[in-house]
Amino acid sequence: GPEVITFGETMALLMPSGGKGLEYSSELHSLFGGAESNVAIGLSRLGVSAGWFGRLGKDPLGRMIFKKIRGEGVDVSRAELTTEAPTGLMMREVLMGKTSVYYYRRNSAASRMTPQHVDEAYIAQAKILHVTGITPALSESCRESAFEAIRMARKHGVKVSFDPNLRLKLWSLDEAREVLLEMAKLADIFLPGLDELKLLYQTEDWDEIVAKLRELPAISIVKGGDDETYVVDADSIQAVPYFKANQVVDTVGAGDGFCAGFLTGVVKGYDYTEAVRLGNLVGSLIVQTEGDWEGAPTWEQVEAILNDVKHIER
Ligand code: KDG
Repeated sequence: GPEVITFGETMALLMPSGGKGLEYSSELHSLFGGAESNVAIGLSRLGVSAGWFGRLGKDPLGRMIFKKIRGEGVDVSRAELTTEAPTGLMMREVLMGKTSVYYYRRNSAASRMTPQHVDEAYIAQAKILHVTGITPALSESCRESAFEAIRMARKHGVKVSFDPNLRLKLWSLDEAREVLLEMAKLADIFLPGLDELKLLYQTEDWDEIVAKLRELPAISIVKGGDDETYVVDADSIQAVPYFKANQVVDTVGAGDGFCAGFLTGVVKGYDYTEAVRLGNLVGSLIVQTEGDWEGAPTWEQVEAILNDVKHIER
């Protein structure tokens, strides 16, 4: 079975091209995304065996998503297409440099995941279970499923990786704080963004944030610094500089790309700062293409960049 397993909602994604907003665009690009499947695809591209599960509608968008995730080499043997409810949908636009996401996902097939859909034997054989804070925001049964999956992983000695992915369009900050801070306590690897930490811990003060992180049993990897990612453990803070992106086209998915690169490093037995360097590289590549995951590099591409291999044009 897969070395890294993740699960959650993956949705169809519609976005205009050419800088127009959704309101005035007559053509939309049809893509798909979901934080967890973005990570799974990123891992698979890098040569790590990854599994994703979740529920999709048995409808054209659900089939499109299912086939594309499978086409990326991700194990989808535990994913399900159901007639119970439709595949979720999101739309995205970038206007005046600001990205906005609109969700059409309430009561979607994915939101009807229950703990019964979580396969213990499947999780038990993995090295890492990657969970995000989007799943518990989707419904009560999704929340139970997320905690159940974490419980199973811990029971079988599978490392729990947790990205809070705070989505304030899905739930209130108060609700989110309670659940996400609870999940953080159960993780081995905590992968928050700096902005998220400010909201979760209700402080702008870095020293206070670090003190809070050190109360957790997990190693914390803090994304989204101005120029660097931080590795925070009990007695040190290490800053790992970003790679420069040549052009920024679509920033959504950068965090998931980071997680894919970082977890690849962890699976390969890198130390945390080396794994973060790989995460930073993947994140910087993801933002250079439209969509959440399309820009994810293969392992060969990563090696070529890190070893400065000369590109032969023709
Ligand atoms: O991290 C990117 C995700 O936010 C995007 O793919 C959509 O999963 C998504 C969500 O729920 O926002």
